[in-house]
Amino acid sequence: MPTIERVTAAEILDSRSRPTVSATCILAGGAQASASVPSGASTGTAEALELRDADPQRYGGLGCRKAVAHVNGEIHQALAGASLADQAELDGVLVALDGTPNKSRLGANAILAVSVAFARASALERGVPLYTHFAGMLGLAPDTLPRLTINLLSGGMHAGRQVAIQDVLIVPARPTTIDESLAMAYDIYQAAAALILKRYRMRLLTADEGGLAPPCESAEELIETAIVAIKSAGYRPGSDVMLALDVAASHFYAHGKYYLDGAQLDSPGMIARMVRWVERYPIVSLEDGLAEDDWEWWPTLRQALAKRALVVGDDLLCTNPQRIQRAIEVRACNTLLLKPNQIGTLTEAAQAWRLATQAGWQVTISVRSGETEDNWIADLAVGWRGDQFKPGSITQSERLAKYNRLLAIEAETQWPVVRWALG
Ligand code: 2PG
Ligand code: MG
Repeated sequence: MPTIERVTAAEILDSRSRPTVSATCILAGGAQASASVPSGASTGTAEALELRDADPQRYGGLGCRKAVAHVNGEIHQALAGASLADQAELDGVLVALDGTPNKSRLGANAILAVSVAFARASALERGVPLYTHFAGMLGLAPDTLPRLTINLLSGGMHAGRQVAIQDVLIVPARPTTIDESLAMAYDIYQAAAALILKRYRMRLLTADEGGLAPPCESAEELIETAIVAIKSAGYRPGSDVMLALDVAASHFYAHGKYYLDGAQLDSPGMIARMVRWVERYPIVSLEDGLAEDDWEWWPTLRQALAKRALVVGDDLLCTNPQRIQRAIEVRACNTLLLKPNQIGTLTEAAQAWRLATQAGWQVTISVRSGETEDNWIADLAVGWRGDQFKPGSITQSERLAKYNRLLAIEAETQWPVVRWALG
């Protein structure tokens, strides 16, 4: 039973140079570990609250000194000397101490940083890898690695909205290892960069997650650019490699209409557009195809894409067990995009995972567009048997920290990548 001696925190910067929180947990037995938390840009409105200082004189109001002070003060006082049976007990203390439904008092950034730092310190104390410790939280014994979905091209809020949809990702389908998947992604990324240079006469302009951001005029043009890049790298779209889209439709939706590529589409029109994409291109996963509050039409989208592409809820669900429960009841989607910082503790994220998998859904574990060099999410993706893992592009060290951790886990375990299945 780990006993906490001390928790502390510090403000650090994320990949968009915005402040975030890094917490350190010291156990009485001597184990000490730190963890830092990421931050989204295209956030869902139901996400737990990231506490920011709102001081316009400092980082445009984005400072995290208040959240850090909560860890060093109130949270430390509540936890110092406490012997905790497990992660659930620690997270229960944090949730009760905060006392709000969305962690707005202490800040989800403060709370999650402590939650993960405790998990890491506990794994150290037990002498097991972090992914094994995470697996234990859910009673799992993983023997595979997640399939990668790798950001290739971006638009939307990650790239200045030159095109409305947010991300075109490649899904290496043929490779059975992370090593081969990354080598394939490298070839395709290089081919895409060369193609964009030739076609648009522009140097590499990368988006928040390191994806390329060509000045395409439509979603189709962006998707076709990915297809041409795959072919020119010598791979076969539809067999060697598939596509996944993060449409992030909440961010071009207003007053019942989707503002896409110069058209105003109602919900059935938006669904028809996505069916056309799935028929025309090898898209196997479609995230946030409709807006987060367009609940009425999500079941129709799910039905329309059944057996053709995963229907993934990100902004729709916000890793929030109540929203997931509702989505299960109305059959709104069939895949959970799991981001622990949307909900604020590992225990609640685990509850989200349990609900989704008990409903027969798949789980895609995802990083955020604002990340740090920390790699705990890679251990989580393995330990919680993510069907897919979405770490961003294969550029930028905050992304590579996750891919490199997966390579290390692969070398250690020799587990194969889970077979692609629409299931
Ligand atoms: C998403 C994520 C990651 P953000 O929409 O899925 O791509 O973006 O962290 O900005 O919400
Ligand atoms: Mg998303």
